[in-house]
Amino acid sequence: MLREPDVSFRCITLEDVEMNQHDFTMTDSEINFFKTFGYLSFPQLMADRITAIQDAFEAVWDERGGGHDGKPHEGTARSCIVPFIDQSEELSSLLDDPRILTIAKTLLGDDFNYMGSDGNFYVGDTGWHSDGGHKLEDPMHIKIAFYLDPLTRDTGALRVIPGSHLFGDNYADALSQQVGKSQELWEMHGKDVPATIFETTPGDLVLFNHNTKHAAFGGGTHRRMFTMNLCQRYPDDKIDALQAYIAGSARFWIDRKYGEKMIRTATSERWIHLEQVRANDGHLAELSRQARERMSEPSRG
Ligand SMILES: O=C(O)CCC(=O)C(=O)O
Repeated sequence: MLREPDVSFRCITLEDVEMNQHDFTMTDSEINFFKTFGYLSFPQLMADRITAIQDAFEAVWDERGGGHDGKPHEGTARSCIVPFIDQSEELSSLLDDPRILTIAKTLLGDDFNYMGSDGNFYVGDTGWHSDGGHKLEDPMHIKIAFYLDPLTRDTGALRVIPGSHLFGDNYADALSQQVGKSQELWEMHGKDVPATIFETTPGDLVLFNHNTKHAAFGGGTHRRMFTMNLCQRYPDDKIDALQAYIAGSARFWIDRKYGEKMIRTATSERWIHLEQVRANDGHLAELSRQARERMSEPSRG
């Protein structure tokens, strides 16, 4: 029997890559979708960089002992490095990538802030949660996630609950209170809660509002993923809130919000996205010193 030719497959040329990098724009429909549902995905948007990204990811872990807190990754609990992309010039340069800049500037404004990054080996399930509880009038925070292995709904693919980012709305507020008790309230395992599931291939880019409820189920012991966190620039009358947010990073035992490579290789364009946080993280070193006294290891997330 004759098979139809696979018209969806063709070689990616240098021209495609350059088109992809420099002519990428977000449509009004994508922006509206993001506002309404709180997430977006861009399959294969970063395909041309994915091998270099995977190599850089592995190199950072190798330099840092392979797992959490300088020790090997045992596969029994999540290993986490914060800040992550800052540990590598290649990964730091994601902050200069025209596609990341287009997404960030479109959703957060030309003067958006880079808010740090985590690199992870996830182990098992991640239950439903939000990364923040920001009100509509607060600066918006988003997370861009890179998953470095193919993932399906049963092997740890990220899932999100559409519309759950709209804190203050009855539906979103009720979800916040209930989603952690799905078994008790709905006789339902977390994996069966209605959600959008991103069955990702490396090179895909997934992003969501920090408020958006997200989870992952069925992952193995070594699920590779890193994030970039970004937010709108804080107005002058909300600098206290920015400093309080930065204080939260003390649990990772870091003295400054950004790593040395991120700062050393910063272009003037990148500096626009570093400057506000850099000017407001002076309290972090003392808070981290206190955290080291009361914690047995830096936080795993
Ligand atoms: O992939 C996962 O397990 C969840 C990721 C997550 O919760 C996060 O990055 O905030």
